Amino acid sequence: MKKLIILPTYNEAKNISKTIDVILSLDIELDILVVDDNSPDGTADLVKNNYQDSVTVKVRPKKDGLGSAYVFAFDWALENSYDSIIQMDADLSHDPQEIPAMFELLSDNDLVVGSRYYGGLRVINWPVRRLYISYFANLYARLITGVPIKDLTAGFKAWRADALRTINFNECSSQGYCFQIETAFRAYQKNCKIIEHPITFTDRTVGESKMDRSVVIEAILKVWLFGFWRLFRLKR
Ligand SMILES: Nc1nc2c(ncn2[C@@H]2O[C@H](COP(=O)(O)OP(=O)(O)O)[C@@H](O)[C@H]2O)c(=O)[nH]1
Ligand SMILES: [Mg+2]
Repeated sequence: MKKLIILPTYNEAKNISKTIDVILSLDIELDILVVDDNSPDGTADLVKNNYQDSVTVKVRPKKDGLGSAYVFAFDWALENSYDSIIQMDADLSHDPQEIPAMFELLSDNDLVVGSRYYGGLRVINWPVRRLYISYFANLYARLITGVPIKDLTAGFKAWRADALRTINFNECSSQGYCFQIETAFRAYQKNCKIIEHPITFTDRTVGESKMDRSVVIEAILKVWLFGFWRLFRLKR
């Protein structure tokens, strides 16, 4: 079974090495793909210079959103015959130590969601206000889309290649948090077997978030489109 970890990056020079080091230290055979959007801070060159034998780096010409970085990466993963694919942030918010358990769970699931809100709330370093917003945004998305996942905006996910193939991810045009909701929604619509795996999310201590108001507005509005698809049983 070929395993791949996808790390999308934009200005993660201060986080990427530690992220890669921890992943490489796991006792598990896997490949790593970094999809960088020509970060001005030199993230791509840093990875190319220090990990030329162990990490594949793809550089896109300019910042084009997290969703399109993942569409590019999923295409690459399928073209290169990976069976199990993990997507995760490159800012140490997602603990690489969860990777073995998530791959393990893929043996009898199509999608494993690394979930902050399954069986409690596990977020470190967020102001209470941000936790409330994220938690209630997830509740809102869950009620409208009908997808019974506590953490629909989760960015730490393990996919079986077959599940990725069935969800037509190339048609996803969402960019930020909404991309995560849309892929989970599509997987649920296609009857993928989905499990939530509890994780603790630690907000980045270095660098800045790339999510702005526009991705929040995108998510708030676009979930109604998914609700519409649900209502009229439109399979995507
Ligand atoms: N390639 C690429 N990566 C991105 C883009 N936007 C965010 N990322 C990466 O996606 C991950 C999550 O983004 P982040 O800003 O930490 O989101 P937050 O945790 O919700 O604040 C990080 O690894 C970012 O570097 C983008 O436009 N292109
Ligand atoms: Mg982050």
